[in-house]
Amino acid sequence: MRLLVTGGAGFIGSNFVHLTRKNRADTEITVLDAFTYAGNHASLAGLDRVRVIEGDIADAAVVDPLVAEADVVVHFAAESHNDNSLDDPSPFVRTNLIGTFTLLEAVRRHDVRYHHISTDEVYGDLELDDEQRFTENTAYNPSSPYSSTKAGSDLLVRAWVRSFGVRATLSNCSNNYGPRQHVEKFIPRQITTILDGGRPKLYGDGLNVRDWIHVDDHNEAVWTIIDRGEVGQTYLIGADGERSNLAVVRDILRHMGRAPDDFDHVTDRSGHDRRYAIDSTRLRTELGWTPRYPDFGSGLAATIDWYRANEPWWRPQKAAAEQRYAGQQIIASR
Ligand code: NAD
Ligand code: TDX
Repeated sequence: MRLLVTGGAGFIGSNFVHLTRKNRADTEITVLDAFTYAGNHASLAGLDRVRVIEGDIADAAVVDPLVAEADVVVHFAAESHNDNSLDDPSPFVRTNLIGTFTLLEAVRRHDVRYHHISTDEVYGDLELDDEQRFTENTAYNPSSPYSSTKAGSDLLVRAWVRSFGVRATLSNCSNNYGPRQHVEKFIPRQITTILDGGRPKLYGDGLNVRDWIHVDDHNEAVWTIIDRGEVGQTYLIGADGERSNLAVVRDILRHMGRAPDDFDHVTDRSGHDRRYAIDSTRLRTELGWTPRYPDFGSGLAATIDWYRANEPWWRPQKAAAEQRYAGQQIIASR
């Protein structure tokens, strides 16, 4: 199988490439990545037989020939950080909407199987005491420039399936954690701040809930959908990992030998979604997927160990990420 992986130098995409190289020796892998601030050559280091192309998914001249020679396109590339989208939405519109449109036109032209990676954030948020979790039938209700452009990209895919018969599947996953996640994101930011002797930064009251899943469980689910998913169908991916941000910060502090209250409350994110929670029944019952890393505590400990052992990977990004936060005035004290 010849695979084209967009965004394969980012967090989830690079883990997908590592997993695929390990488990599927017969795949030919091409990564297409623009190497924005979030793309990292070091995330693909040590891998055999991976062709890496530096290019923009919104550039049809780059995309078209690469799609033409692929059997399957797995589309991870995106602007992915909510806080950045509040600061400047424009790259989110270009990459998430125009980039997805450009890929869809190419897979339509060449009749190539396409899998679209999306997020639970397209559904908006839940109250802390809502009994229902998100399902494939939940109405779209995105909150931020990031989640609205992801929602728009999902709707493009659905329309290209129905209007043009494009052979696409979609997945909407909850918050991922694991190795090679950019230090701007919640868990790596806190781990690396503590390694630098600082204090974690918790937005608002810290009671917002995220539904954590190990990145390898997400990527195994993506393979399950590529192998056995029904064209035109959406699958929600989640591992029953709901936890408040406050609880996660305390877990990190405990694993790293620090006192439970050794963190700062900082100004809340504008429009901050309260809670995400995924019901992944369809994926489990129809396609037989189950998570292999359901224990968040041990997954988090392994992730902390990874950041301890891989400072050369994250160090070059750390100061710039914190400078972006300072510019966005997110780290001001309440
Ligand atoms: P990331 O920011 O770590 O990686 C994104 C990658 O896309 C980077 O390598 C970047 O260089 C590349 N990229 C950005 N713009 C590009 C462009 N115009 N052309 C080509 N490449 C470009 O993101 P991530 O956390 O790995 O997320 C990957 C996908 O998974 C995204 O579609 C995101 O919406 C989705 N997702 C993420 C999570 C999560 O918890 N991180 C959860 C659910 C879904
Ligand atoms: O320093 C911080 N302090 C803090 O309290 C940061 C960076 C975040 N937070 C909070 C905000 C969120 O409630 O932690 C939670 C997680 O924040 P992020 O890591 O920014 O993730 P989130 O906004 O939930 O979105 C993530 O999951 C869904 C990914 O970044 C998206 O790409 C994905 O679609």
